[in-house]
Amino acid sequence: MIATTDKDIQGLKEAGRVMADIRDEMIKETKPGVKTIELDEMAGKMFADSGAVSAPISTYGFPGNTCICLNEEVAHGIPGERFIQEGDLVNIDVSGAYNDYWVDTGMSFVVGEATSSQSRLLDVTRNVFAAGLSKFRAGAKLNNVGRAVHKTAREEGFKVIKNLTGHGVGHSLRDAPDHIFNYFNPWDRTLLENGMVIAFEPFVSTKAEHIYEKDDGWTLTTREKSLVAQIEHTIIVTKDEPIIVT
Ligand code: M1C
Ligand code: CO
Ligand code: CO
Repeated sequence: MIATTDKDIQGLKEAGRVMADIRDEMIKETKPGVKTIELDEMAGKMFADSGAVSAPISTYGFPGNTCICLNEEVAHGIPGERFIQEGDLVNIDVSGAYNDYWVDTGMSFVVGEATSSQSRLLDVTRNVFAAGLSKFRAGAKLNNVGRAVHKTAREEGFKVIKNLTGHGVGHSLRDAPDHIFNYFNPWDRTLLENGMVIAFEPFVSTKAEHIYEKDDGWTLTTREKSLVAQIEHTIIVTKDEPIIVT
């Protein structure tokens, strides 16, 4: 989506606030002894109370309002009977529509005290996100983003997941541009436009560079048992710094 009118920018900000509130409330309640399904039910209630729609359900028929990943799970984790434990690396991803504006946000974090390798992964993921974010500017090449993402991860001794990407968002969960790669793709000639709405979600990994889908048909995981972290925000590209709506 290209959002240049005040109405669209306001609409995206409002949708962003709704999804960010659900994300933050879920993170707050992620405590040892809680089941992931309980977090998702809480999210379902928040979606309903605010009049918002879950993207996983409405767009994909996913078995959950949100995606919740524990440890070895990378993305599209199905909320269920698993109990949260102290020290778990968790990813919560909330996406959906409010007043027909679609936004997407996600966050990895550790429950309680992180090990040094967990906290290093999270620090590097924050740096990678910031490095990529700084490349979003109207008129610039989109593939500069992936270059900065990969370079920053590599310099810190980390990998990126090459078969997961960010995506355009706004009028639907997956909107143009189709893919924001986590590495430099010389074939991608896309230019960033003023008002482009993007779900930027770099995945940083300790070892693996590729994910595969589990037999449940949804959960994405690695074969190398890597630790993987993601930060996702919906942003609006401008001539200056992007607007983060989530
Ligand atoms: C797989 C790259 C990762 N909000 C989710 C997403 C996933 N991205 O786009 O951030 C999609 C949820 C659909 C079940
Ligand atoms: Co997401
Ligand atoms: Co996304």
